[in-house]
Amino acid sequence: MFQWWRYEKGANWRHPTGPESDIKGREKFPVVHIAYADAEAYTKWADKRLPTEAEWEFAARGGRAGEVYTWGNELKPGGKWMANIYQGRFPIKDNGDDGFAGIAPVAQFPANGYGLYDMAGNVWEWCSDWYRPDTYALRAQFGVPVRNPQGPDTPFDPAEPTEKKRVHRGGSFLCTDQYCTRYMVGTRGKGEVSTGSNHLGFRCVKSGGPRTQASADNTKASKP
Ligand SMILES: [Ca+2]
Repeated sequence: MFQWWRYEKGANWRHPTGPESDIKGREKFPVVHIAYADAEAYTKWADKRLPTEAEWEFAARGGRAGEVYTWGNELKPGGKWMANIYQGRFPIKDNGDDGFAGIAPVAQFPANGYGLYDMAGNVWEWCSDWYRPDTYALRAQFGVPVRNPQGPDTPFDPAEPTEKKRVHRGGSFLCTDQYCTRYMVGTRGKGEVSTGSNHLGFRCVKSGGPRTQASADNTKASKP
């Protein structure tokens, strides 16, 4: 499925496109090549945490329940691109019609209804939930709405049953209407926990107020 991916020796968050590259001049870009443990360690250091999948989606919708995108139902309202995704013949040529071929600095497109940038496209974001394809089906089985769900207790991906995967959300600059339309707000991705890539980062949230449980209405946007 991902036959166009290759392993780049020496690529890491400080050297995002390989050992010869560095992050000088990329201070406004989302951090990439981050495994789940890296993201988690950063959030702990910053006294924050990763969002659950439910918190992430609540925040991404920005108050627009039931719509296809974080900004509404049209991909290009008024002919204007609303996120950094992929245009052109995938994966041969990224035309960059949205202004960016490849990754973009943060906040180059309008914020959503909650003032959050880049909830679609640019880079995928780690969520704290374990990945199972049947998460939603299992919840629906009981017919009762679940409040602030924390995700399943264990991971399971039938495609790779021995791998432990967490949820990815948001899609990336590689998502295109020809192949991966996961810049749509209700869609999800998945990733093995030790695997980073050049289109996967994360966003922190912080639990606030007197409540012991976090809620997405105090989600803070900070894409490092
Ligand atoms: Ca683009």
